[in-house]
Amino acid sequence: MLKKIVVYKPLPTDVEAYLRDKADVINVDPKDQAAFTAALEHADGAIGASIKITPSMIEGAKNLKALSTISVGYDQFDVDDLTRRGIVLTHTPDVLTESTADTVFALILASARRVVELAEWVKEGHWTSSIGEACFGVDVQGKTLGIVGLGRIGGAVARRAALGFRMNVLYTNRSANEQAEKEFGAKRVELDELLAQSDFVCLQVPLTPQTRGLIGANELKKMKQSAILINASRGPTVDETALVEALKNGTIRGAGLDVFEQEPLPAGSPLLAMKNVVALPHIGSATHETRHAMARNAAENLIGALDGTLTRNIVNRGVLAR
Ligand code: 8YV
Repeated sequence: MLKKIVVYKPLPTDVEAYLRDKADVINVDPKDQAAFTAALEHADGAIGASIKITPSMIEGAKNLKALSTISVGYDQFDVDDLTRRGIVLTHTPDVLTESTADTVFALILASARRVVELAEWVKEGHWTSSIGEACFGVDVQGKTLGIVGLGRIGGAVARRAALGFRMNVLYTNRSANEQAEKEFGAKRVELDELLAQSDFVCLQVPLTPQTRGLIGANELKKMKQSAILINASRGPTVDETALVEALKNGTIRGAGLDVFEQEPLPAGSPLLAMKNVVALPHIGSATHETRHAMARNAAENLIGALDGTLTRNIVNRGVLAR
Protein backbone atom coordinates (compact mmCIF):
# COMPACT_ATOMS: atom_id res chain seq x y z
CA MET A 1 0.00 0.00 0.00
CA LEU A 2 1.20 3.53 -0.79
CA LYS A 3 2.45 5.58 2.16
CA LYS A 4 0.44 8.67 3.14
CA ILE A 5 2.27 12.00 3.10
CA VAL A 6 0.98 15.33 4.39
CA VAL A 7 2.36 18.35 2.51
CA TYR A 8 1.94 21.51 4.60
CA LYS A 9 3.74 24.03 2.39
CA PRO A 10 3.25 24.61 -1.35
CA LEU A 11 5.89 22.68 -3.31
CA PRO A 12 7.31 23.25 -6.81
CA THR A 13 5.27 21.27 -9.37
CA ASP A 14 8.02 18.78 -10.21
CA VAL A 15 8.74 18.11 -6.53
CA GLU A 16 5.07 17.50 -5.78
CA ALA A 17 4.90 15.19 -8.84
CA TYR A 18 7.91 13.25 -7.51
CA LEU A 19 6.09 12.72 -4.19
CA ARG A 20 2.77 11.83 -5.87
CA ASP A 21 4.57 9.19 -7.88
CA LYS A 22 5.73 7.50 -4.69
CA ALA A 23 2.99 8.16 -2.14
CA ASP A 24 -0.56 9.27 -1.43
CA VAL A 25 -0.23 13.03 -1.02
CA ILE A 26 -2.61 15.19 1.03
CA ASN A 27 -2.10 18.97 0.91
CA VAL A 28 -3.13 20.91 3.98
CA ASP A 29 -3.00 24.54 5.03
CA PRO A 30 -1.29 24.43 8.45
CA LYS A 31 -3.11 27.62 9.47
CA ASP A 32 -6.14 25.37 9.89
CA GLN A 33 -4.62 23.57 12.85
CA ALA A 34 -7.55 21.19 13.36
CA ALA A 35 -7.38 19.99 9.74
CA PHE A 36 -3.59 19.73 9.95
CA THR A 37 -3.66 17.64 13.14
CA ALA A 38 -6.44 15.46 11.70
CA ALA A 39 -4.42 14.83 8.51
CA LEU A 40 -1.35 13.89 10.57
CA GLU A 41 -3.40 11.21 12.38
CA HIS A 42 -3.38 9.07 9.23
CA ALA A 43 0.02 10.07 7.85
CA ASP A 44 3.25 8.10 7.56
CA GLY A 45 5.21 11.25 6.84
CA ALA A 46 4.92 15.03 6.50
CA ILE A 47 6.87 17.73 4.69
CA GLY A 48 6.78 21.51 5.06
CA ALA A 49 8.38 24.43 6.89
CA SER A 50 7.96 27.50 9.08
CA ILE A 51 5.32 25.94 11.35
CA LYS A 52 5.83 24.79 14.93
CA ILE A 53 4.98 21.11 15.32
CA THR A 54 4.29 20.42 18.99
CA PRO A 55 4.04 17.02 20.74
CA SER A 56 0.28 17.51 21.19
CA MET A 57 -0.18 17.94 17.43
CA ILE A 58 1.27 14.48 16.78
CA GLU A 59 -0.20 12.71 19.81
CA GLY A 60 -2.77 10.91 17.65
CA ALA A 61 -0.39 10.33 14.72
CA LYS A 62 0.21 6.66 15.36
CA ASN A 63 1.64 5.82 11.91
CA LEU A 64 3.96 8.81 11.69
CA LYS A 65 7.50 7.68 10.93
CA ALA A 66 9.18 10.74 9.40
CA LEU A 67 8.99 14.53 9.36
CA SER A 68 10.90 16.44 6.72
CA THR A 69 11.52 20.15 7.22
CA ILE A 70 12.38 22.30 4.20
CA SER A 71 14.96 24.22 6.19
CA VAL A 72 18.30 23.71 7.83
CA GLY A 73 17.02 25.01 11.19
CA TYR A 74 14.84 22.66 13.21
CA ASP A 75 13.90 24.81 16.20
CA GLN A 76 10.22 24.31 15.24
CA PHE A 77 10.41 20.75 16.58
CA ASP A 78 10.82 19.06 19.96
CA VAL A 79 13.59 16.74 18.78
CA ASP A 80 13.80 14.65 21.98
CA ASP A 81 10.07 14.03 21.87
CA LEU A 82 10.26 12.92 18.21
CA THR A 83 13.12 10.57 19.06
CA ARG A 84 11.11 9.05 21.92
CA ARG A 85 8.23 8.48 19.51
CA GLY A 86 10.55 6.88 16.95
CA ILE A 87 9.91 9.62 14.38
CA VAL A 88 12.85 10.54 12.13
CA LEU A 89 13.38 14.28 11.57
CA THR A 90 15.24 15.32 8.41
CA HIS A 91 16.45 18.76 7.29
CA THR A 92 18.18 20.47 4.33
CA PRO A 93 21.72 21.62 5.16
CA ASP A 94 24.33 22.26 2.41
CA VAL A 95 21.94 23.23 -0.42
CA LEU A 96 21.26 26.63 1.18
CA THR A 97 24.73 27.42 2.53
CA GLU A 98 25.94 29.71 -0.25
CA SER A 99 22.74 31.69 -0.82
CA THR A 100 22.34 32.26 2.92
CA ALA A 101 25.96 33.44 3.17
CA ASP A 102 25.16 35.85 0.30
CA THR A 103 22.26 37.25 2.33
CA VAL A 104 24.59 37.75 5.31
CA PHE A 105 27.03 39.60 3.11
CA ALA A 106 24.28 41.68 1.55
CA LEU A 107 23.36 42.77 5.09
CA ILE A 108 27.00 43.59 5.92
CA LEU A 109 27.42 45.73 2.79
CA ALA A 110 23.97 47.32 2.98
CA SER A 111 24.43 48.30 6.64
CA ALA A 112 27.98 49.58 6.25
CA ARG A 113 27.32 51.56 3.06
CA ARG A 114 23.75 52.57 4.01
CA VAL A 115 22.50 51.13 0.72
CA VAL A 116 18.83 50.83 1.62
CA GLU A 117 18.56 54.18 3.38
CA LEU A 118 20.31 56.05 0.56
CA ALA A 119 18.43 54.26 -2.22
CA GLU A 120 15.17 55.39 -0.60
CA TRP A 121 16.59 58.89 -0.29
CA VAL A 122 17.31 58.97 -4.02
CA LYS A 123 13.80 57.73 -4.84
CA GLU A 124 12.32 60.40 -2.60
CA GLY A 125 14.03 62.99 -4.80
CA HIS A 126 16.64 64.27 -2.31
CA TRP A 127 19.62 63.82 -4.65
CA THR A 128 19.89 67.35 -5.93
CA SER A 129 23.64 67.95 -5.63
CA SER A 130 26.84 65.96 -5.21
CA ILE A 131 26.64 64.02 -1.90
CA GLY A 132 28.75 64.93 1.13
CA GLU A 133 29.76 63.46 4.45
CA ALA A 134 26.16 63.15 5.60
CA CYS A 135 25.78 60.26 3.14
CA PHE A 136 29.08 58.50 3.87
CA GLY A 137 29.20 54.98 5.20
CA VAL A 138 32.06 52.92 6.61
CA ASP A 139 34.47 50.55 4.88
CA VAL A 140 33.96 46.79 4.91
CA GLN A 141 37.25 45.67 3.33
CA GLY A 142 40.11 45.22 5.76
CA LYS A 143 37.85 45.35 8.83
CA THR A 144 37.37 42.67 11.47
CA LEU A 145 34.42 40.31 11.19
CA GLY A 146 33.42 38.31 14.26
CA ILE A 147 31.41 35.20 13.45
CA VAL A 148 29.51 33.69 16.37
CA GLY A 149 29.16 30.03 15.38
CA LEU A 150 31.41 28.86 12.57
CA GLY A 151 29.48 25.99 10.99
CA ARG A 152 28.59 25.56 7.32
CA ILE A 153 27.06 29.01 6.74
CA GLY A 154 29.56 30.74 9.03
CA GLY A 155 32.36 29.11 7.03
CA ALA A 156 30.91 30.38 3.74
CA VAL A 157 30.67 33.88 5.26
CA ALA A 158 34.30 33.62 6.44
CA ARG A 159 35.40 32.69 2.91
CA ARG A 160 33.68 35.73 1.39
CA ALA A 161 35.11 37.97 4.11
CA ALA A 162 38.72 36.75 3.98
CA LEU A 163 39.18 36.07 0.28
CA GLY A 164 36.80 38.64 -1.19
CA PHE A 165 37.13 41.52 1.25
CA ARG A 166 40.49 40.85 2.93
CA MET A 167 38.82 41.01 6.33
CA ASN A 168 40.26 39.63 9.55
CA VAL A 169 38.02 36.87 10.79
CA LEU A 170 37.45 36.06 14.46
CA TYR A 171 35.08 33.33 15.54
CA THR A 172 33.59 31.44 18.44
CA ASN A 173 32.52 27.84 18.10
CA ARG A 174 32.16 24.75 20.29
CA SER A 175 35.11 23.24 18.45
CA ALA A 176 37.93 24.65 16.36
CA ASN A 177 37.29 24.95 12.62
CA GLU A 178 40.71 24.00 11.30
CA GLN A 179 39.79 24.50 7.66
CA ALA A 180 38.65 28.08 8.27
CA GLU A 181 41.78 28.75 10.32
CA LYS A 182 44.05 27.44 7.58
CA GLU A 183 42.25 28.78 4.52
CA PHE A 184 40.82 32.06 5.80
CA GLY A 185 43.14 32.90 8.71
CA ALA A 186 40.15 32.71 11.06
CA LYS A 187 41.10 33.00 14.74
CA ARG A 188 39.07 31.32 17.50
CA VAL A 189 38.53 33.60 20.52
CA GLU A 190 36.18 33.91 23.52
CA LEU A 191 32.88 35.71 22.88
CA ASP A 192 33.95 38.75 24.95
CA GLU A 193 37.07 39.24 22.86
CA LEU A 194 35.11 38.81 19.64
CA LEU A 195 32.59 41.43 20.76
CA ALA A 196 35.29 43.89 21.80
CA GLN A 197 37.37 43.60 18.63
CA SER A 198 34.92 43.15 15.77
CA ASP A 199 33.65 45.85 13.43
CA PHE A 200 30.88 43.49 12.35
CA VAL A 201 29.44 40.85 14.68
CA CYS A 202 27.61 38.19 12.77
CA LEU A 203 25.41 35.54 14.44
CA GLN A 204 25.47 32.11 12.81
CA VAL A 205 24.22 29.86 15.58
CA PRO A 206 21.13 27.64 15.60
CA LEU A 207 18.41 28.55 18.10
CA THR A 208 18.75 26.33 21.18
CA PRO A 209 18.14 26.91 24.90
CA GLN A 210 21.85 27.86 25.10
CA THR A 211 21.75 30.45 22.31
CA ARG A 212 18.40 32.07 23.16
CA GLY A 213 19.17 35.66 24.24
CA LEU A 214 22.90 35.11 23.59
CA ILE A 215 23.27 38.80 22.67
CA GLY A 216 21.66 40.99 25.33
CA ALA A 217 22.34 44.41 26.86
CA ASN A 218 25.66 43.29 28.42
CA GLU A 219 27.00 41.84 25.19
CA LEU A 220 25.93 44.89 23.16
CA LYS A 221 27.82 47.08 25.63
CA LYS A 222 30.96 45.06 25.01
CA MET A 223 30.84 45.83 21.27
CA LYS A 224 32.62 48.80 19.70
CA GLN A 225 30.44 51.89 19.37
CA SER A 226 31.27 51.83 15.67
CA ALA A 227 30.25 48.18 15.25
CA ILE A 228 27.34 46.69 13.31
CA LEU A 229 25.37 43.61 14.41
CA ILE A 230 24.27 41.19 11.69
CA ASN A 231 21.66 38.52 12.39
CA ALA A 232 20.40 36.08 9.76
CA SER A 233 20.22 33.10 12.12
CA ARG A 234 17.14 33.19 14.36
CA GLY A 235 15.57 36.28 15.94
CA PRO A 236 15.50 35.09 19.56
CA THR A 237 19.31 34.72 19.69
CA VAL A 238 19.23 38.50 20.26
CA ASP A 239 17.29 40.29 23.01
CA GLU A 240 15.41 42.62 20.65
CA THR A 241 14.40 45.12 23.34
CA ALA A 242 18.04 45.50 24.36
CA LEU A 243 19.04 45.85 20.70
CA VAL A 244 16.50 48.64 20.13
CA GLU A 245 17.91 50.48 23.17
CA ALA A 246 21.50 50.00 21.99
CA LEU A 247 20.65 51.31 18.53
CA LYS A 248 18.80 54.31 19.98
CA ASN A 249 21.55 55.19 22.46
CA GLY A 250 24.44 54.80 20.04
CA THR A 251 25.86 51.85 21.98
CA ILE A 252 26.47 50.34 18.51
CA ARG A 253 26.32 51.90 15.03
CA GLY A 254 23.68 49.77 13.37
CA ALA A 255 22.15 46.40 12.64
CA GLY A 256 21.42 44.28 9.59
CA LEU A 257 18.60 41.87 10.40
CA ASP A 258 16.93 39.09 8.44
CA VAL A 259 15.28 37.50 11.47
CA PHE A 260 13.25 38.79 14.42
CA GLU A 261 11.74 37.68 17.71
CA GLN A 262 8.35 37.80 16.02
CA GLU A 263 7.95 37.15 12.28
CA PRO A 264 6.50 38.81 10.29
CA LEU A 265 7.90 41.84 12.11
CA PRO A 266 4.92 43.66 13.70
CA ALA A 267 4.03 47.00 12.09
CA GLY A 268 4.67 48.80 15.40
CA SER A 269 8.23 47.54 15.84
CA PRO A 270 10.60 50.41 16.69
CA LEU A 271 13.18 48.78 14.40
CA LEU A 272 11.11 49.86 11.39
CA ALA A 273 11.59 53.54 12.17
CA MET A 274 15.38 53.37 12.59
CA LYS A 275 17.63 54.62 9.81
CA ASN A 276 20.54 52.55 11.12
CA VAL A 277 18.62 49.27 10.70
CA VAL A 278 18.36 47.20 7.55
CA ALA A 279 15.41 44.83 8.00
CA LEU A 280 14.71 41.97 5.58
CA PRO A 281 11.73 39.57 5.59
CA HIS A 282 13.68 36.37 6.45
CA ILE A 283 15.10 35.88 2.94
CA GLY A 284 18.24 33.93 4.01
CA SER A 285 17.78 31.09 1.50
CA ALA A 286 15.09 32.72 -0.64
CA THR A 287 16.32 32.43 -4.21
CA HIS A 288 14.44 30.50 -6.89
CA GLU A 289 17.33 28.06 -7.27
CA THR A 290 17.95 27.43 -3.59
CA ARG A 291 14.31 27.13 -2.53
CA HIS A 292 13.79 24.64 -5.35
CA ALA A 293 16.85 22.64 -4.29
CA MET A 294 15.65 22.67 -0.67
CA ALA A 295 12.18 21.38 -1.60
CA ARG A 296 13.67 18.63 -3.78
CA ASN A 297 16.16 17.70 -1.07
CA ALA A 298 13.43 17.60 1.59
CA ALA A 299 11.16 15.45 -0.60
CA GLU A 300 13.99 12.97 -1.22
CA ASN A 301 14.84 13.01 2.49
CA LEU A 302 11.23 12.10 3.32
CA ILE A 303 10.98 9.25 0.83
CA GLY A 304 14.40 7.93 1.93
CA ALA A 305 13.44 8.14 5.59
CA LEU A 306 10.15 6.31 4.97
CA ASP A 307 11.76 3.49 3.02
CA GLY A 308 14.71 3.27 5.41
CA THR A 309 17.44 4.14 2.88
CA LEU A 310 18.31 7.67 4.07
CA THR A 311 21.82 8.03 5.47
CA ARG A 312 22.31 11.82 5.62
CA ASN A 313 20.39 14.97 6.60
CA ILE A 314 18.99 13.17 9.66
CA VAL A 315 18.65 15.37 12.75
CA ASN A 316 17.92 12.62 15.30
CA ARG A 317 20.09 9.66 14.34
CA GLY A 318 19.19 8.17 17.72
CA VAL A 319 15.90 6.97 16.22
CA LEU A 320 17.73 4.66 13.83
CA ALA A 321 19.52 2.96 16.72
CA ARG A 322 16.22 2.01 18.33
C1 8YV B 1 13.42 29.40 6.06
C2 8YV B 1 15.60 28.93 7.24
O1 8YV B 1 13.09 29.63 7.35
O2 8YV B 1 16.55 26.91 6.50
C3 8YV B 1 16.26 27.61 7.46
O3 8YV B 1 16.51 27.26 8.62
O4 8YV B 1 15.64 29.79 8.05
C4 8YV B 1 14.90 29.19 5.94
O5 8YV B 1 15.48 28.76 4.85
C5 8YV B 1 12.35 28.51 5.56
O6 8YV B 1 12.09 27.53 6.51
C6 8YV B 1 12.46 27.89 4.25
O7 8YV B 1 11.34 27.15 3.91
